[in-house]
Amino acid sequence: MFAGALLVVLFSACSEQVADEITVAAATETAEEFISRANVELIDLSRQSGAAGWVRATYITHDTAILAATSQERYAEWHSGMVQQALAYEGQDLSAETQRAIDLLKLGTSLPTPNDAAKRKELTQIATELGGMYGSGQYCMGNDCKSLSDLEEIFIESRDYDELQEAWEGWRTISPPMRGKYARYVELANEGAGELGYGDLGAMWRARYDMSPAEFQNETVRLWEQVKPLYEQLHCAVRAKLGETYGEDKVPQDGPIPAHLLGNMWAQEWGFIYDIMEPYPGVSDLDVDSTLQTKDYSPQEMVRSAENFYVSLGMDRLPDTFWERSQFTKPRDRDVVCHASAWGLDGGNDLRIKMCIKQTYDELRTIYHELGHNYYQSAYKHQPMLFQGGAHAGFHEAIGDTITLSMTPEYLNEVGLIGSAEESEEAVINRQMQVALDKIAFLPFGKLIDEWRWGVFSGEITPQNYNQSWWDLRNKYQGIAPPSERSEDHFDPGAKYHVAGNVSYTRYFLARILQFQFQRSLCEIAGHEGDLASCSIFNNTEAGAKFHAMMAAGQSEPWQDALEKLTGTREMDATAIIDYFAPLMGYLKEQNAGRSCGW
Ligand code: X8Z
Ligand code: ZN
Repeated sequence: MFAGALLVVLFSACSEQVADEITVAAATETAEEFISRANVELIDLSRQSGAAGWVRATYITHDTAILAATSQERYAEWHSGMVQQALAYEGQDLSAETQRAIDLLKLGTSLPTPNDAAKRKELTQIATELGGMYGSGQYCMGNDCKSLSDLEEIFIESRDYDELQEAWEGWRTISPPMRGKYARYVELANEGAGELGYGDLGAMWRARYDMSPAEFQNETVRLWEQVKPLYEQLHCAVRAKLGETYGEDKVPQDGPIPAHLLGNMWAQEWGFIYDIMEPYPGVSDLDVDSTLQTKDYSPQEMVRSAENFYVSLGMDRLPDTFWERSQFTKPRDRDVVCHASAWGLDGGNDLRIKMCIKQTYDELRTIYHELGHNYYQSAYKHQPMLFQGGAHAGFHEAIGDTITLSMTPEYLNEVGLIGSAEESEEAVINRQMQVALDKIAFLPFGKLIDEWRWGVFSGEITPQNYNQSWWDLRNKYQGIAPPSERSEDHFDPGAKYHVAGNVSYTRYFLARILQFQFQRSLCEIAGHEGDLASCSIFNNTEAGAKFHAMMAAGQSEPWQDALEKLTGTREMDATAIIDYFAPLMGYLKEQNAGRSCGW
């Protein structure tokens, strides 16, 4: 799956025999020899963990839980052993490349386990179970059981306050049973992180950004402050329209928005309420959904459309095995993890996506997003295993998203997905609203998920206030509130995939900002003139080559170097996203004049 999944895949399995051999060999090896052995051993380990991880995610049963947990356990043992051996090279004057490889080896797991066989087993089992509970979660009303996909459908279609509330509460019945397991996972993973020299698991996750964990935390605050004014304007306009739609008794105009009215199970992206928010109704044809349905696009055709975009940039077609081994649709006969992911198995030679594709524009964009991961994995497959990864996890998430910014009306029209590409000022605002409902609305959500987890891992948030602190953050950042009273009998964080699945989340927050920075530079290379929002790099091989060059470096160098090569700057910076939405910001301020914004 994506960068996160990629780590799970890359670094999730090994064999006990391998670990034994290693202990003997270490003392006689130079640091360079040690790293090249790690790179070689990782090839087999990742093949094995990839196979176990894939079969687990596409076939959730008691047996695949055993296979997946065992493979994770074996990898964890190998990893602990290697980190121990790497200590021998501390204080030596190593080349920058070897030092970087050692640092990355140390960080090479998102689930550090204690170096104690029983605890290691317990943690990998809990992690596997939590992922399975999420993947097979459903809400039953009598005999009528609804999967997450079914419930998400209600968020897309329904404008009935009570029906939405039931779907919202229904999905959250899957997570209270996770609570105790989650608390134990926190204890054990913290212990594992401590043994690797990190204060807690949150500090370890934050250590992956070529700066200190504290500096990184400050970076996220700085970036959030840059984009906050944009979010506040959007929130204000959305709350007003929802007040008109559902009544101001249901949506008070001076408080947070009820979390179930935003067209999405987690209120993370709001694109499905575009019908309510459309600034100039009827002015533009942005209805890709209806084309997909009228032309009855198959999942394969939707994936082909995304592949064609990358090919138009000069990248290769996907291998035959991609088409043979991917999961495009939800199997009818078994539980799978439907949450979309991209896999770079076998050192990037065996690319796959795993999705339960539906005929919507939202899903089409997710396909473009997932292929961004696959093309990244393919671009860096020539790197040694320890350098196979995104410059940082946010880069991995940003590649495909950058491509979605090129899905302009002009592009969509050219490939037959909309009937006309209207260019009036009003049409521009409509389109900006459509994009902002996803990309701007997401920002506070992208920030708060890990803020909650960092607090949990550091002990600031305890099991006694898991849910309260979650809703405090949802209120503080997003200005949303649960539709009904929540308590510590609930465990709402667990109803989000990445929390149950142990995937860090700040990557998505960073990606939402970085993708505009990438796009600004790519559009300059493409010689685009005019607003950034009207730029599509479709068919531009020069921009494609520059993008690909950055991707090919993988994580072999600090992300600041990768960013500088593409954009000329070493800092993540939100000015590109702010410039992009300047026209919408003007419109929103006009709409909000006289309203009292905030919550
Ligand atoms: O998890 C994803 C991707 C897979 S890497 C579908 N995303 C986040 C989410 O769904 O919560 C993409 C946007 C944010
Ligand atoms: Zn992703």
